[in-house]
Amino acid sequence: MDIPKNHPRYKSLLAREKLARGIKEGLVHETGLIAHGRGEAFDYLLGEKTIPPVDEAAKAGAAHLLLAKNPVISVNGNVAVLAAEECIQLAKKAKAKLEVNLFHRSQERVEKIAALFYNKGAGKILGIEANERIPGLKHDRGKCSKEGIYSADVILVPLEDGDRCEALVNMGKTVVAIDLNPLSRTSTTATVTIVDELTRALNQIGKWIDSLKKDENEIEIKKIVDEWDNEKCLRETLSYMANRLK
Ligand code: PTJ
Repeated sequence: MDIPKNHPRYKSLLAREKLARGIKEGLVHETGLIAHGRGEAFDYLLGEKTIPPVDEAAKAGAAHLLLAKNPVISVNGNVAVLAAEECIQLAKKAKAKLEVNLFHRSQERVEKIAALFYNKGAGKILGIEANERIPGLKHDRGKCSKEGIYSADVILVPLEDGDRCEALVNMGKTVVAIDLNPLSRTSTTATVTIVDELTRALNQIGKWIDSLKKDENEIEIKKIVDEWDNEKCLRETLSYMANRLK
């Protein structure tokens, strides 16, 4: 469908089109539409914009990525069709690896997602060969790469399921999650939760990486990480949403 650019819901309609096409092309799992719909509902409550406490979360996420020794960005079907370019750009800025990690894993879909990233200019994509397991995760999302998620110290996980987030935190990893639902298990267990729409969040983290690199030294970046209070940020975000409902 050709969506007119001046349509008031252009961005939202375009994202839906991309996901629907992604299903036909075997990139997106059909339940990805349900996950997206839930996300859209929460985005309404944010006014479809990055609110101030969430921008602070993006800054904290950027600080973690900058201090990381082996940062990894985990990507799934929804992320691939909605934000491959943004992920590639951020991976370059943060010197992070990209790994395909799927909840509904099939080798065919992993390879299709990896091919999409390669076609858009990504370097190496991990996860095609899953040679390790995240301890405590019985389902396929536990399959990961030794070089990537398994040995990472900081993992950026957009559109996460709570099980894996918890398992990664239990492994001692720093998890920076992007999730529009501030009440989800992912949001409440991640080290830093960015309650924002995927592309806005990825761009915002990228902007903070640029500005922290330019203006701050390592001690100041460490201070941002040490002083981060995720519960407070989630409380402020929920209270913003509740006020909009009133
Ligand atoms: O490609 P696969 O097999 O790995 O499957 C991917 C999905 C998304 C289907 C899978 O991870 C899943 O079922 O996720 P959940 O448990 O529904 O969680 C997705 C979370 O992401 C929900 O809390 C949504 O609110 C949130 N979300 C959805 N779309 C966006 C989003 N957050 C930010 N930006 C979005 N565009």
